[in-house]
Amino acid sequence: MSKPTTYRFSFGPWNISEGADPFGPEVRPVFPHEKKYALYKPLGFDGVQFHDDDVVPNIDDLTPAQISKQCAKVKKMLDNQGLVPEFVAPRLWFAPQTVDGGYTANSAKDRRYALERTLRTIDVAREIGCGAVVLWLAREGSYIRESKNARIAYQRILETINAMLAHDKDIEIWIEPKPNEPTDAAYVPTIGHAVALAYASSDPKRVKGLIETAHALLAGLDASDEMAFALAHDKLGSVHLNDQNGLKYDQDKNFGTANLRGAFNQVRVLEEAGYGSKGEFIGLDVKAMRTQKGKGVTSHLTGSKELFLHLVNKVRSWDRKLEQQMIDARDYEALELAVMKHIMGVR
Ligand code: XLS
Ligand code: MG
Repeated sequence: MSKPTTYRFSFGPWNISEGADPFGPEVRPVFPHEKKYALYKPLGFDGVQFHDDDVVPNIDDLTPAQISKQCAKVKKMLDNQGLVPEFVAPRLWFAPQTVDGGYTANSAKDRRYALERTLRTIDVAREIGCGAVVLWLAREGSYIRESKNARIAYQRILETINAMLAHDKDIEIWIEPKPNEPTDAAYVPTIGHAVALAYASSDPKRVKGLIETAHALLAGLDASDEMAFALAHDKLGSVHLNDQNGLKYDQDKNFGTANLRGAFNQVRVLEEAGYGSKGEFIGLDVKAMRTQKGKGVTSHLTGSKELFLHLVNKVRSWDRKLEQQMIDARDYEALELAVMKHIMGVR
């Protein structure tokens, strides 16, 4: 057995929020964006996930020189804090130009905006010492399917990926699949779609996936199976561990809190594939409950990290010999009971 992996964890500053939701305003005092980075190491996190405008606020209004100056400031902060930038994602869902999508917008002008902003995100990633860009294709979808030609939309997404690969010879692209929300139906809903795009791209080895637990569950799929598929193709750039309680809006619940057995199997598939041994992060994408009081609340992050580590111990202490005996006997009823009792901590 190779040396057990020591996991490194990451989250994005958007995970520390004031609790606003589509039905109500902020409920907690604002915690200044630039102060969030000092929380990472004390909380046990080494990696920072960024949007382009987390690195460079109001990025659309700045000149290239102003953008580079801000990138240098952020890189210095990261170096001083001993933090690693895990990825930078173009936040293509706030701007008026992306109201009907970016790469798949029907307007050529809006598609140009989305591509230019995405290529600039690659430059920002490079300038802060980051080798990966995440594409969460938030508005690459439709509110009614007749509004876009899906075949052309998929071709446009692939053209964008190829333009990114040509823009920078080393950057990796991690596609974060999600089946819906904010659009009624999204393009690239699962890791299968993402891996297909990777193989169709001009440099398949640099196109991977980032799998979020909740997104897989919203697609009606098993998150550990989605991770297994990506791992089988060596295409798991990162994960967003969280949870989801049924098919509804994306809840970004704390990891393991709605589907504990599913969380056990996610940890198992990562552990058995040696995920993390090449520096990959255990990324979280979790939201504090609106009822949580305080300023800059973080217990959803530390709680998810703690549950992950408890499950690592559960995976490492699971009796594989007993499991193999039950598999050989094809006694899956006994196997299921043994797994459940192990997870529940009962003899
Ligand atoms: C959605 C995405 C989003 C980040 C980009 O789940 O993860 O939260 O903006 O990764
Ligand atoms: Mg996510």
